[in-house]
Amino acid sequence: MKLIEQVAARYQQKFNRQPQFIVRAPGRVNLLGEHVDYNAGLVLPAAIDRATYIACSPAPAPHSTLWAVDYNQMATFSAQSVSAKTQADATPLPEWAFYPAGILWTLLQENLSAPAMNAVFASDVPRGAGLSSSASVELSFMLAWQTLGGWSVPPMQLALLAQKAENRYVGVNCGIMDQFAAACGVEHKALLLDCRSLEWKELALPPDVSIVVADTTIRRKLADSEYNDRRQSCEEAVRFLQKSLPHIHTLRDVRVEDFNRLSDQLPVKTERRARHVVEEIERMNQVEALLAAGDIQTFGQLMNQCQRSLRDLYAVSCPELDALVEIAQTLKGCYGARLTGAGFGGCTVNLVAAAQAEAFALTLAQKYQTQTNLQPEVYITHAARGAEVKWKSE
Ligand code: NG1
Repeated sequence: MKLIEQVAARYQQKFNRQPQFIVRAPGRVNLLGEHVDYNAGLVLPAAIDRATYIACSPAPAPHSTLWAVDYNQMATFSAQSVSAKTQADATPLPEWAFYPAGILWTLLQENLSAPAMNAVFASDVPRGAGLSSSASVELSFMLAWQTLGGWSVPPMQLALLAQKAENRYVGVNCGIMDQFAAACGVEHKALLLDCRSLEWKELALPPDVSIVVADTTIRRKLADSEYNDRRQSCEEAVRFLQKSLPHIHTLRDVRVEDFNRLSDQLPVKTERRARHVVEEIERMNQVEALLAAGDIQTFGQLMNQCQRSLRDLYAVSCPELDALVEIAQTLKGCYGARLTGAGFGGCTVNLVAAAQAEAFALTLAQKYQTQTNLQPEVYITHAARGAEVKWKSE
């Protein structure tokens, strides 16, 4: 059964009636521009055809009742209980409920109407795999409350509100990329976002190229502290470099030539990490022209360079990601392969000639399994639409 049918059927089962509407919001891959969103640089994500679906109706105030199909658990909370991160009966919220509760908390802060709801939700975005399952949950609840509340704000604004929920309520200090992609995704297009100005444009991907996602099956551990540690290194690098370059605010403002000239002033680890960011931003400056010219060959080489940099300089890869990428890069039809998202496990993204994509996926899975004894999930995906209402009762 499709996910949309599953949430509808479960809703009927749990609440004894049809939902009023069903919303969906996707996960994403990032094609290039990794660990640069929080350095105010350019990123190139695409929403994918894996998503969170919510079947939803208004409920009598004040309590919202949410069923998480993937956990087979229920949580009940209200505008009153949400700031204490507790349920209606004063027990702590389960961790999965932090995402919807964070959205409610943010909407209340913004004085946007967020009426009580009954909801059933499920997702086929793997968790902790670098595909932004959290942003997909956040944006789907954002859309559900927007629909119930009868207000409307532009998708980028929804993304910023969801990022606030993740930063301030869930407590993950992420950049804007994931929420942006889940809110603004466009079918068959990658999205070039300037994380400083928040201006963005769609870039077409050639129709004869497929996006293949491969999951190491390794789930990241200690990722939040490692992620925050990388952020701190970037900030530290800026403080050092400001002594010679007083005009800079973030690593986005540092040109490669200046960095090379000044890099020996930085502590070794900080220098490596900052170098990844400065060089990745430089790679991103080439992206628009390359895709406009349909030069996937060179674009793929930038992906491969990015992987080496994430592995050797930023140190966010792991042996399983390295193996999956190294195998992919030897296979026929592969233009580029690299880890996607924060790293430390999770998925790789591969750009592959469409005609070879199925054979590529099969061989990649076989070879990875032989080498690691792990059974990866490998699937061909495509750039998909952002958060949307999928169905409404008459
Ligand atoms: P993941 O962990 O893949 O969702 C994280 C951040 C992004 C971005 C990337 C690295 C979260 C929720 N998101 O993505 O903002 O910084 O790492 O480019 O932590």
